Amino acid sequence: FQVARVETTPLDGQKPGTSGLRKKVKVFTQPHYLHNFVQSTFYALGADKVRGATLVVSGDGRYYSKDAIQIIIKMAAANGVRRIWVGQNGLLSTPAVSAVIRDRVGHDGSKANGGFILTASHNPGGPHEDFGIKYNMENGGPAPESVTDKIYENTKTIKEYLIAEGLPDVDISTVGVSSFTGPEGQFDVDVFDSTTDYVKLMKSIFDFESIRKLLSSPNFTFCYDALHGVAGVYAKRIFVEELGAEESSLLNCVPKEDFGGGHPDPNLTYAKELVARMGLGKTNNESEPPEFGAAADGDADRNMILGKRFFVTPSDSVAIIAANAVEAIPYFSSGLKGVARSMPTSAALDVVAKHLNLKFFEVPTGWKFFGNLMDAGMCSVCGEESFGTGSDHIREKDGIWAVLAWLSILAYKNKDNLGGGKLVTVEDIVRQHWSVYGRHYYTRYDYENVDAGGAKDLMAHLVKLQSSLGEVNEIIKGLRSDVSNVACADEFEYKDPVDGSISKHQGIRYLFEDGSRLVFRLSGTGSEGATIRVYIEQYEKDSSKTGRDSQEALAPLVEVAIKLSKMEAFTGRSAPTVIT
Ligand code: VG1
Ligand code: CO
Repeated sequence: FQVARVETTPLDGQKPGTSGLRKKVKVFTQPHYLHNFVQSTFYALGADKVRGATLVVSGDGRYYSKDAIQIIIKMAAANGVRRIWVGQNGLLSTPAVSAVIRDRVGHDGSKANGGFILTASHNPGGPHEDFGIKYNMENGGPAPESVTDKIYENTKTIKEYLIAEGLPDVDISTVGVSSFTGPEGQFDVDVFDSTTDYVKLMKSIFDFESIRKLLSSPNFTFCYDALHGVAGVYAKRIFVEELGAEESSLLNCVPKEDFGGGHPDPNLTYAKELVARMGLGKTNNESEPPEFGAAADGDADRNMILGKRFFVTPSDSVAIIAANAVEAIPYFSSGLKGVARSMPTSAALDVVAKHLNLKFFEVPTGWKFFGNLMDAGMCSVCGEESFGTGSDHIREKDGIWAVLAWLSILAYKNKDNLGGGKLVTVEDIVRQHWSVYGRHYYTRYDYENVDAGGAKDLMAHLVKLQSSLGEVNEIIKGLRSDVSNVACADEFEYKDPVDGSISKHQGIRYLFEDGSRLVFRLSGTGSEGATIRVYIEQYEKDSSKTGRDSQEALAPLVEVAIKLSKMEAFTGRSAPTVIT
């Protein structure tokens, strides 16, 4: 093939958000749009890093992925990349990309230097929905802000991009290596099985035999919903083929370009089928729900954990995994190096860290902030309230890992009663946890796709209020006598303890005297308008009061949050789009 230099001009709006660049497909398919972003990434990495590199390119299989993969292959070849690794059919979950970058060894002994992940995660897919792309570094983690900032700067000045001419489209449906010759020599495209490396990693972390015993026990029932995302590929291989779950326990496990028209976001609103099967919500389902249920998002880095008629909040989930990891998961048997959560995530993990005397970190929203801590050996388990949980086995959150972690805990707690005795259930484990550590009542209200100007004004209003806490407490007193005073309020700022970098404006916090918190943020993953997230949390230490209904327990704080922020006045919304 030859290298063509194609003239281009900067295109607006290519600033990567919380997790890469996410836009409507019709934006991505504009002439030069994807090309500009990919070339800007190569420029940000630097020619010396790109030349001779081995890069992974794959994703959750959403609409436009196959075309994008062919474009990136041709641009990589023209920029002097030596090898491109593609999961079969272009499918690799986000955690699998991370694992492949870190662990896979190519047929010629090569190792990857980074990769492009093609996904818009939990956003819907299809010709009228979202596409996305992000770059992950050599450690398998998302590019840090220093790199994404450079990419964005490059998108504003780009004049040309390089693309291979005369390089045919590569068949990505068949495993095998195709070699081509360009001006600088050999260029390989290596198509490999999407699950092998990931499964090997999972087997090195968990005791598959004990999970298999649990899954095959007559008194344990299981259900997994991939919402037609890429998790289905891994679920079949791991839960059914390796661990012996029934094929019928898998819901929506065939990946689809449009996720079957659904919203591949594993929460109580969007994972409807699973929620009904688990006996939650309004359902006339007569049959007995399974003991355990879980769901993933489009790219399989998120997880929702459910017990029979029982929802586990993600904030509790990471705390419970941390509290049980050493006993239940072989990978952690020699102890945890530390734990971390994102700022809006509840403080349930903090309490565990304190009890177990573990290093603890609070980072801004987005997985990229955990990576530095893990690379420095300071953190083993981390999580976000947004259904993201993971560990230092890779540098992304990991939906299947979280399910295996929960199954490991269940297997451990039930090791003596799998013969037919009464099981320790998901609900038992959570209630037991609350009785030891107290409970963090928690909810998040999302106002999706509101007017961007109104959202900005609301945030500015909340920042301004922070300078007069006296006034804030007057307002609260006028609203509810059962809500305590605000003790302090600020905008969260993070100084990375490893590299000293500072991230500002990471969310507006109101911290109450009784430990309750209200947090307000604008989403950085949407593709239209603005999404306001309100995070509401209240701690209850008294074990006789940890069993209340969460929405009921939080109602006073919710009212304060909505009125204090003047939500309806700024957005015209009287109710949130999604409550998790
Ligand atoms: C959201 C979540 C955040 C998560 C991010 C990426 O970001 O709140 O916790 O890390 O999505 O997850 P935001 O900026 O919209 O609040 V994923 O599964 O979309 O890569
Ligand atoms: Co995701």
